[in-house]
Amino acid sequence: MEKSLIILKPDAVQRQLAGKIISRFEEKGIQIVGCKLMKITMDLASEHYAPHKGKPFYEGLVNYMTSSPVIVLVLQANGVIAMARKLMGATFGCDAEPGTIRGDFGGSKGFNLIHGSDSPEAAEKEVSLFFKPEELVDYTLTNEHWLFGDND
Ligand code: IDP
Ligand code: MG
Repeated sequence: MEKSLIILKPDAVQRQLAGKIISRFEEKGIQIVGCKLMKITMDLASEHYAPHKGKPFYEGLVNYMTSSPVIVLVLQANGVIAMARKLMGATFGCDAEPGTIRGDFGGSKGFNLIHGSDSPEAAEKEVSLFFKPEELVDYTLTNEHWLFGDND
């Protein structure tokens, strides 16, 4: 099943919004299969944000991401990559729609609370960058049928 790497960024942890943000995914019925609190090293931040290297905001971005602990999650569901991106909203809170995580919890042009993988290729790379295979837990949600089943 599809997986997505989510990072609750330093501002989400410092502003003590982690529970509220994780609830958005839980309420949607998305399954958590990996979760940890960690500090991102400069090496890890550089690798994770390699596609943005050379952009004007790159240095500020890696400094932000290494400045304070983050909570990293692996979410699992059919279509979870697109679903999580919709729940997150536009890149910055000032542009994001109300009802989205970024739209409801922030208005900054630099700190935007959350990262979510943007493609299956990125998700695969990012999950393996942050988690060892044995850190992901394989289990069944008992209400899976009601959450994502159809009525055939
Ligand atoms: P996304 O997180 O919505 O996918 P991307 O364009 O992939 O947005 O950018 C990755 C991250 O880089 C953003 O989440 C944000 O933290 C940072 N970023 C992007 N554009 C800017 C900018 O113009 N100024 C400052 N930071 C930026
Ligand atoms: Mg992106």
